[in-house]
Amino acid sequence: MFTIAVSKGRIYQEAVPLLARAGIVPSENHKDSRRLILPTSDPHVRLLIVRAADVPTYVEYGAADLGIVGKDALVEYGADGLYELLDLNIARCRMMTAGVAGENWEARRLRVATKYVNTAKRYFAERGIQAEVIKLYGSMELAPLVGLAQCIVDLVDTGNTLRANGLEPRDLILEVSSRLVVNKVAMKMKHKSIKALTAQLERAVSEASAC
Ligand code: PRT
Ligand code: MG
Repeated sequence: MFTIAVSKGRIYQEAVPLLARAGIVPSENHKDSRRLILPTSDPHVRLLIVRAADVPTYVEYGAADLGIVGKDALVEYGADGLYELLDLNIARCRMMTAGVAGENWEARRLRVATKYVNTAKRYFAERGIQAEVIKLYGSMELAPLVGLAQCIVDLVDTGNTLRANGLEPRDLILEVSSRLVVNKVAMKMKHKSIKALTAQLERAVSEASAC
């Protein structure tokens, strides 16, 4: 029996076609149901529908054998307790700094708003920039507009959200895509079947990128 914790939202949507190519089809669409545990067409596989930032926790503690999660959430969590098996090449975006368009915020003491507190602290510390990092849970774009912070660290895809709020992206922190991760004990105990599933997903990823 395999339990796979899948990040809900856009990662789930993009993971479903990949899982289908590996023969794993959820018994119902989680958008139409409130179920958090979904059986699949494979009697040995079930999915847990989990908040993005919670996937590493479920996998590290062995509540799920495998996880599908953004590199952003992995880096922020500090994924020492699990192995990264595969880049699934879905839900791609970039983690970037951003600030008010045209405004110079090269201050020596910087205030930064983000939900990626650990990643942001590490990023600025590595560059010798003193930054006070403020944790927010959403709508980061608001912070520089009302003087809560000079800059934000957030995910950027098209850049439309930043533009719509008069902000501009500055520096790239991390290229983000979703990864297949595994619990360290499960990797030992279920080595053969995890290898087989990883190989199937790897094939699905290269088929998907070919079309
Ligand atoms: O509740 P929570 O926000 O944690 O999760 P959710 O259920 O809302 O999930 P969702 O759909 O937001 O997915 C989160 C995961 O998707 C992240 O961990 C990333 O790995 C991945 N991902 C890929 C993204 C984006 N692209 C993305 N563009 N997550 C969020 N965004 C947001 C970004 O935060 C910003 O608000 O989209 C906006 C920017 O998009 P553009 O196109 O306007 O630049
Ligand atoms: Mg979201």
